[in-house]
Amino acid sequence: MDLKKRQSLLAYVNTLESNERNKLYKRANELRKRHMAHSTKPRERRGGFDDEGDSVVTVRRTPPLEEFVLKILEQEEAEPAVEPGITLRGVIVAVSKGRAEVWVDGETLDCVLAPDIMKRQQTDVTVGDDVIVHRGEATSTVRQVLPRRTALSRPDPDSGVQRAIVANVDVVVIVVSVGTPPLHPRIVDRFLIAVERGGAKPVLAVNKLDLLEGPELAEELAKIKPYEKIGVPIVRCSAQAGSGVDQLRMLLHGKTGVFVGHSGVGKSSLLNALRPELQLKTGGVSDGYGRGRHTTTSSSMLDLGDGTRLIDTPGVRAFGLWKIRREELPWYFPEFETVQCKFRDCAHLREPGCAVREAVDRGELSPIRYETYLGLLDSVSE
Ligand SMILES: Nc1nc2c(ncn2[C@@H]2O[C@H](COP(=O)(O)OP(=O)(O)OP(=O)(O)O)[C@@H](O)[C@H]2O)c(=O)[nH]1
Ligand SMILES: [Mg+2]
Ligand SMILES: [Zn+2]
Repeated sequence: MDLKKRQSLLAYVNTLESNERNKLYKRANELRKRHMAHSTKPRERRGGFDDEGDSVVTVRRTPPLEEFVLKILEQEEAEPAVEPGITLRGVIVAVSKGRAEVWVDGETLDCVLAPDIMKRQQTDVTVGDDVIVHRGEATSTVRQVLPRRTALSRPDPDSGVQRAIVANVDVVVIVVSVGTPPLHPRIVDRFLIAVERGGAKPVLAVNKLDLLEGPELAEELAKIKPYEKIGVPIVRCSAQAGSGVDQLRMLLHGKTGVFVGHSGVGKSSLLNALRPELQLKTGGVSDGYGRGRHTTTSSSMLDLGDGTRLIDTPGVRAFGLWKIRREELPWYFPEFETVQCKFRDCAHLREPGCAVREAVDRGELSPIRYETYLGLLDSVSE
C-alpha cells in the first residue's frame, strides 16, 4: 500500500465515531491474532545457540495493530461488505470533514462519507448533491454521488483545487447591497460567468435599498444597468423593509436556489425575510469599508415547505474562475456581440478598429464590464 493510500485511510479512521472506531480496532485485533497463529514466518533470532553453535533465542515480532486496520479498510474498499441495512437516495443538505447530512424522505441522516468519496471531498461532495446512502444498523454511509445537473464551483483560494460550492440548483441569486457594503460589480461579472458555465440561471438581488435615497441611490443603481441590458433578472429589495421580497419569492417558487455574494450583503437576512421561521443568524458589518463579519460559516439547504429549497452560503472575499480558456471569455460578455467587431477571433484588446473597444470609448458598452473582461483576459494569459 502506498503512502498516500495509507494516509487517506488513516484520515478516514479519524472521522469515525468512537464506537465505530472501537469496533474496527476489535476486528483488527482478531485479525492480528489469527495472523500470528498461522504465521509461518521464521521467528526473529536473538540470543541462545543455534545448530552451528551460535547463540540464538527466537522471539515473535508483533506487527502493529494499525497494519491490520489498514488491511481491513483496503479489503472493504475493494469489495464492500454486505452489511445488513438498506440503500436509499437522498440529497446533501450540509457537509463537514468526512461527513454529510442527507435528507432522505423528510428525515435528516447524519452520514459518514465512504473513503473513496472522502478523498475528493472538496470537488465531489457539496450541498445539493444527490447521493446514494447505505443506512446500516449503527452508521449511515454516503456510498455514491450521482451526476450533477448543474454545478457552481471555483478554485479554492488556498489549495487551488476545484471546489464545488453547490450542486443541482436551478437559480443562483447573486446578492449585492447598496451603501454598506457598496455595490461591487466585478464580483457580479465573475459570478455570472461561473453560473452560466455551471448551467444554472442567475438572478441579481440588490439589497438594502432602505439605506440610500436620491442621487446616492441613483449612483449605486447605475452600476447594475449593464446587467439589465444583457437580460439578467434583477430584484431591488430590502430585507429590512421587506420590499422586493415577494418578487424574489415568486422567482424562486418551486425551485432550488442558492444565495451567494460578499459577506454582509444580507444573504441570510433575505432568507429570513422569505421565511421568518428560518431564524438564520445574521451579523453586522465591521469596518469603514462596510465589510461583513463572515457570520454564516458553512452552507446549508433549507426547505421552505412549498417545494422551494434554498441554500445559504458563507460570504466570499473574492471569486475566482475555474480553468477558463482565453477564447472562451468573450462568450460570457454577450453585449460584445451587439457591436459586431469585424475581426474574427478578436481579443477586443488593443486591436486598432476593434468595434468593442470603440463602443466602450463612446460609452455604449459598460467600461466596468470591459475592465472586468480585460482583468480576466490578463489572468488567463499568464
Ligand atoms: N439596512 C439594512 N440592513 C440590512 C439589510 N439586510 C441585511 N442587513 C444587515 O446587514 C448585516 C449583514 O446581514 P447578513 O444577513 O448577516 O449578511 P450575509 O450576506 O448573510 O453575511 P455573511 O453570512 O457574513 O456572508 C446585518 O447587520 C443585517 O441586519 C437591509 O435590507 N437593510
Ligand atoms: Mg449569512
Ligand atoms: Zn474586437
